[in-house]
Amino acid sequence: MKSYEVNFDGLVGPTHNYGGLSYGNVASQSNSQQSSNPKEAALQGLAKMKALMDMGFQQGVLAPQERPDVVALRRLGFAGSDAQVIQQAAKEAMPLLVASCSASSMWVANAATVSPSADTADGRVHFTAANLNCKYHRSIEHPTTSRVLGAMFANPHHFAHHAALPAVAQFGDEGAANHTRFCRAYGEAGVEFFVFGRSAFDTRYPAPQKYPARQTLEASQAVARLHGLREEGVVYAQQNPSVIDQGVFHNDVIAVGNGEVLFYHEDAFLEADKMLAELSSKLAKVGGKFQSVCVPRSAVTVDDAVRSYLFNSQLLSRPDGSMLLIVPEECRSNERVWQYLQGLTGAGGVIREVKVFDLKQSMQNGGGPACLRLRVALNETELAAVNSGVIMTAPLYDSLTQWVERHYRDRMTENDLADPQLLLECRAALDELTQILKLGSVYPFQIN
Ligand code: SUG
Repeated sequence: MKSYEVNFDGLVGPTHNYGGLSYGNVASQSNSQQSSNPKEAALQGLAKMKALMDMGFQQGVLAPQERPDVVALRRLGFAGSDAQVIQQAAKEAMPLLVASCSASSMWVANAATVSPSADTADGRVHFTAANLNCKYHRSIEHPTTSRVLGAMFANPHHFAHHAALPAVAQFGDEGAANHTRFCRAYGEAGVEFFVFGRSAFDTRYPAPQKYPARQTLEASQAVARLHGLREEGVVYAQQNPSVIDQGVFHNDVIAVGNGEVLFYHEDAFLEADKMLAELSSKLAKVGGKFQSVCVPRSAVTVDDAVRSYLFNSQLLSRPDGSMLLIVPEECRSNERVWQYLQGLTGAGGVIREVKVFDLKQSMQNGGGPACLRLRVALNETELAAVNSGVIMTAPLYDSLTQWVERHYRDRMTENDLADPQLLLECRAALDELTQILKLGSVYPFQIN
């Protein structure tokens, strides 16, 4: 049976703004309070989806969330009508209003961890929504994420959904941003690679000194258990704490994998040799031949990686078995990174082509091409069971761009977030979107 990796990209929501909310994420911190352009952000994301679809890749779309999150503000004690809740929060606690307005659900690599049916004990595709417990503005995403994923992957014969892990730092889980899967073919059993930043319960593991390690070993192990993965099909590795302290807040800022290939920076992991050997021997047991492409620090520094997002690229398999790297424009403007990429594609190795996309609006909050997509490996039967409304087609691309043009503002500052009219605009837009994507009722304003 045929199998595919389907990339579901997060559609940027109408409140996209630079709130400076993510301590440890250099771009988010350095662009704090700049004015943003939600319309441009959404169109840049859609252009990437369309381009990948046009290249022959399977592409889907994941809906944004209701923002401002009035329900979350009410839980913090703001009361009255929805407009009063927003006005009171703006007057008394602007940082909380800003957090409740974040369009951060666009980075769907953090929406969930997904295990394909070939890896799981019950032969279903498993999803665990990420609790995103490290940052308040992201911790409020998972209830709606779960409803949206449930509406996209509704058939219980093929899809199993798990609630987010307990909402404490010891089970901090950031989803697929710290998870990669290696396999010979998408429909065959593979090796799932979980990368954590610290251990919550075992003091033998080192931890970063400056910035938080968002993913714990215990969270990754819980996800592997929930998904029914075999021990032989799982490898755990620790991120180098010193790269977290240099701004590598998720592993997908310093490594990306696809098929049998891991593309990573020399400084990304602790005990890299042991980890590479384990990946290689476990992949061999399911018939695969592991290959690693290590980028030396002499060619690209960790700082270059963080600024250019070289590793937050999408590594995609082409029909001839070679691979294509989708990188952000910032890679072309970094001389060392661009030179490295020229050498890489010219060297006759597995990565043969680089395509550059302008995703500046998302990049300024620390979200590159790979942050914007959730990978779901599906066989033909499973793909046919996905809600067809969320699979990208030329007509869907047209309706979504027109929808963005109709509803999105082209400038957003803190003052705009305090405007209660914005909530009404967003709800009108999202109500229409759920019809376009055939999602049914998924937002708090639709179900409460
Ligand atoms: O969680 N930025 C996100 C970026 C997530 C990137 N995802 C992956 N690497 N997979 C984060 O730090 C910034 C929001 C703001 O400051 O307005 C933010 O949430």
